[in-house]
Amino acid sequence: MTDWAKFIQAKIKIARKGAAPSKPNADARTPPGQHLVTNFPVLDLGNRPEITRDMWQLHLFGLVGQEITLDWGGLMRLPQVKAISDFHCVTRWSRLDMQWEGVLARDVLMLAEPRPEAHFVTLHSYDGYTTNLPLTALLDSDVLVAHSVLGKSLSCEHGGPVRLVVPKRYGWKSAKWLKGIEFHQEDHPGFWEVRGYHNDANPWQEQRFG
Ligand SMILES: Nc1nc2c(c(=O)[nH]1)N[C@H]1C(S)=C(S)[C@@H](COP(=O)(O)O)O[C@H]1N2
Ligand SMILES: [Mo]
Repeated sequence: MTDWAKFIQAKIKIARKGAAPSKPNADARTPPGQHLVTNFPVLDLGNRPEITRDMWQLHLFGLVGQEITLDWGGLMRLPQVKAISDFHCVTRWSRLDMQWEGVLARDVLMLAEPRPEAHFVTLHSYDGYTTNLPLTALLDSDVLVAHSVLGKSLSCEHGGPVRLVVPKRYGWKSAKWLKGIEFHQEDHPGFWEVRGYHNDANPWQEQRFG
């Protein structure tokens, strides 16, 4: 097996271990089967594209009234928000009180005037990664197209210059190096979802695998 195939197998194994439901944590903010960390681990496919602010573009396409390409200046001109949320990774670490800064994902989406039949999105990233969500999951006020975390610009390893953050789902839904949002009528499973990760990824229900 190649290193790549081994890596994918290892991650699938970690997710599968959660098949039996874990006991609830005493701490009401930590989902079952998770432990708290105070560092910020880096999780990705190992290919970290170096995207400068000048190069960065976000393309909104598919079932939209208005195809849009947003650049760094365009993102900066949208209302800037800060939001504090907890981050839960399927590999069982959680970090509380992450302070993100960026633009509400819903403010970005609305620029493209999604058509009424657009019920799902695919998030596309510069490393070739994809993940999928229902459009409604991006409308919550804790979902950010983020450019900063913990008071600093996002580093490359954490998905800078711009990533998505979806705190109510496991971390694999929070696409780093965000480059596209594609709108569909039907759901299109993303990179991990086609490899057996759960489609919905709710950490409170331990939706890790299948
Ligand atoms: N583009 C891209 N985004 C990605 C990934 C990836 O491999 N590529 N990995 C996901 C996974 S599995 C997790 S847990 C989080 C981790 O984010 P972090 O590295 O900032 O902790 O990013 C998610 N977003
Ligand atoms: Mo992850």
